[in-house]
Amino acid sequence: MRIKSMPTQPIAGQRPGTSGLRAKVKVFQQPHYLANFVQSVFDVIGDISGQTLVLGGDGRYFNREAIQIIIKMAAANGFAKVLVGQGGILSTPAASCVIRKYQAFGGLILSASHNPAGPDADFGIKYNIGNGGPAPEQVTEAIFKRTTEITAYKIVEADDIHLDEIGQFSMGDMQVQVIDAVADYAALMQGIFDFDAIRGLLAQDFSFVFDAMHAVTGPYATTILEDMLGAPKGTVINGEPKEDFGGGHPDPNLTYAHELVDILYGDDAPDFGAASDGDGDRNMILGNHFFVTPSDSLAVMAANATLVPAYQDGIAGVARSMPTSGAVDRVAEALGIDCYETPTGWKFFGSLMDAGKVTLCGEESFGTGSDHVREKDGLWAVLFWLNILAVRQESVESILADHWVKYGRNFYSRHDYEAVDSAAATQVLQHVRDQFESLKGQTLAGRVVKLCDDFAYTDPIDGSISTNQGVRVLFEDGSRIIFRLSGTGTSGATIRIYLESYEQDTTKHDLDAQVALADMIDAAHQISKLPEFTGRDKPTVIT
Ligand code: G16
Repeated sequence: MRIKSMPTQPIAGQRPGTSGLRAKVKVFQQPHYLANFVQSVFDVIGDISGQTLVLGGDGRYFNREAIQIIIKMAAANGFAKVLVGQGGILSTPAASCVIRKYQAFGGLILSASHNPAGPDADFGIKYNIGNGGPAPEQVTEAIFKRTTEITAYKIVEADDIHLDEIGQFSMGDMQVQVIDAVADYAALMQGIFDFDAIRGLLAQDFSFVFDAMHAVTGPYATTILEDMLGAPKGTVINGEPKEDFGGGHPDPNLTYAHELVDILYGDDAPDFGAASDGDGDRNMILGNHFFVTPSDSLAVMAANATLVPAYQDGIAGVARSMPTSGAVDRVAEALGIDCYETPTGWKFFGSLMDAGKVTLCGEESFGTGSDHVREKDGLWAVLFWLNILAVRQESVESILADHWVKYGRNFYSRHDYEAVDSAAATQVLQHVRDQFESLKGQTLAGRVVKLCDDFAYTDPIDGSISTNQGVRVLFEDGSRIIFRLSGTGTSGATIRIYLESYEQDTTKHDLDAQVALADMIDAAHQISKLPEFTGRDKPTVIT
């Protein structure tokens, strides 16, 4: 089989963001764009000869073409084997599971997560290392550096692999094994949760809807929830994955998962509702007329972890990203375990989990996970909740009310301003930065400012340092306003404002978060001058 060395030249803008390289499909379709990035990965990750690569994606438009290109490049670069999901599909947590189970060298996951899909929408690619988790910053920076120097890439001349057929194929000296995309992941879930208890719950007078949003989780949810756990057919809605996600925006939040939200807030609402995103790593949890913030969800999971067989002996520690609310910190304190605060990005949890410091972790951006894989995991979170509900036999709302009585409530909200002019977005953050000294000691929203800074993190395991991870305004009573630019968008800039205030008084726990945080929201606008710099008077998305 002939290996071709294709001359190329660096293409600007291939620095991975919060979670890999994301760009418009049209950008990825440019000659050499994908190949340059993949060759740069293969060039910097070490000796790959004789190794196994895991490959799969969320099935979005351009997934199949990209898979074929990558298989041919893997063969040309000396991999011994590629494990690829049937149809080119692997959810992000399933890819992490497969990398770990088969001790692969690493994996390439094709996804732009919750970003819309289709010829005019987004595509993405990221490299995960042998622990199953996203490559740490040193690796992503090395990949980026390589993209700026690349002069050629290697690819074999070969026919495409039949991705829809499970089985083993050869491409020169390399084996390509097309695997069942769901089986390994489903077996892992079965080993973690009390499937009998969940089966019992689903057989009772308990109603449940799972929205797969026409994205990758459809087949996983149908197999696990309906076929294995006996949920009635039709429990999984929008379960057929589509290349354009049905024209939707598979981001499981109150804005984009509106079909599910309408059901859970409608007449005769079910007891429980959940959704996952494009690549299956995010989750949203709803009760009957009730929304569980991702920060609270993590805290409830930590507090109830021993109800789940895999965590029945307790959890080693917890971690959350800096903008995530401190609700889980209070649970950790009560349990006498450590709580780590990391920058935004799942890649920061991996070293803590590998070192056995952390069992559960989560982010405000609808991500929760544990050390069963090294990615956040949407369906795992849904099964975790089902397991809790099966044991406690209470409603979602009553579990949260009970939690707040015990730990107090961290009122929390994130306001996103999407597709803002990049220069204006930079000005907003800089304007707050310019007041770091003068804000200290001032009273804003009835609270005294204690400290303002740019969040920086030193990984306690490998000592690596990450700076500029969000502008923080911290108050003496523990309230916080945080400004950060998204690292996952593909159009202009997205400003995120994270707002948090702690309330111990149980008579105030029923307040709507937007009402409870109203003065903080005003203060955020006042100190950032966001409306003046961006011309926006309200957020695009509130979660
Ligand atoms: C990714 C990362 C998450 C991060 C989220 C939002 O999620 O894996 O760790 O919290 O993006 O990042 P940003 O605020 O920079 O947009 P996903 O689901 O998009 O892969």
